[in-house]
Amino acid sequence: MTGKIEALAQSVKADYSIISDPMNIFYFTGVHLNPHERLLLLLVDNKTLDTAMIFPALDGETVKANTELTTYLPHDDKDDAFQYVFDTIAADKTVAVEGEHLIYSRYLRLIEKYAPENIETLDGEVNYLRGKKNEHDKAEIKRAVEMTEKALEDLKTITVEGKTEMEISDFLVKQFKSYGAVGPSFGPSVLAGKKSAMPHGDTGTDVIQRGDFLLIDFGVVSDTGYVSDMTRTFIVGEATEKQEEIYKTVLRSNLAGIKASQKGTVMGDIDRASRKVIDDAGYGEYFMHRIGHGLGLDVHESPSIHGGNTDNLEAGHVITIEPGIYIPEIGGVRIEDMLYIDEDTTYNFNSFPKDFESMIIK
Ligand SMILES: [Mn+2]
Repeated sequence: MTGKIEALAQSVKADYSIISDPMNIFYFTGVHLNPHERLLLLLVDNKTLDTAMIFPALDGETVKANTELTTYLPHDDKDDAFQYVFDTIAADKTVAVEGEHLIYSRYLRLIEKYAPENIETLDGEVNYLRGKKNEHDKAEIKRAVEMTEKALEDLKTITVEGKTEMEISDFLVKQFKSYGAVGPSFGPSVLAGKKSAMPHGDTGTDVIQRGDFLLIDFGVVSDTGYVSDMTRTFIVGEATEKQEEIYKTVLRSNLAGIKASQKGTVMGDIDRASRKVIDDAGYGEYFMHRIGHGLGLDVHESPSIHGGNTDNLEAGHVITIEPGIYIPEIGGVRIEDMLYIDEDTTYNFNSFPKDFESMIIK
């Protein structure tokens, strides 16, 4: 924990950091709370590294069991918990907050005491730190991916034709929980037939039929709080030539994106490398999202791999590569893998088959 707090204190210029996003508080302290509407704040004195947490008293045991802080500031429902901020931070100090998370009513409380010009944001600094994973993070993410892939392997032992999307979703959740996951990181998104052409379609009661694309995008939250996110697209029974062509185009795009994902590469170039394959095959208009995103504790976190990103990929980044082609009259294909960018190599967490022949299922 200390290393992370030190890194934060070094990168933020303001006197104090005020962290409000529960996932960021988990990242910096190891304490994972859902405060609902109650006040949860981590205050860091960036000069002395003193830490104080303002938290609901009912979570006191969880807080004390999981972290070492300089000061514990529990509050119950009748307290004005914000007074703790005023007691901790003098009026003439500069503070940095999460502009993308701190709610407006709490900002109004802050400016009761601190000058608006003394309040800045630290989203960029925090996102950068969270984007860079270490060996421990890598090992934990690998575990999360393994639980995910084992569940998808199990799908091959059942017949999907005739089942609903929701039944497949429930099956996958049951399986990955049996392998140690605590729940889904989102979805699962199970989309059959033409619905697979909706990148964010809802898993429903549609019955899976022979000849359908079956797009499955899902992930887990592991017992240690790390997430996975992967997509495979199957074809039920038998594929048409058109389906095969679309599938193989997306696969080549996926492989091109992975090949381009090396330390030092401009992130926008990764998107362009993948997109070029789909453009050249004449399907460019049917690929309408970015090529990938970072993930680790949240299923979407820094960095964002899109054409406009001029930053370089760095060692420690964990990203997805997930090209797709979505044609409303036919259906959609997406193939998504998770990568760890290392100093001199790139590691693909996913080993689940993705060659065309392996995607035909019953
Ligand atoms: Mn994804």
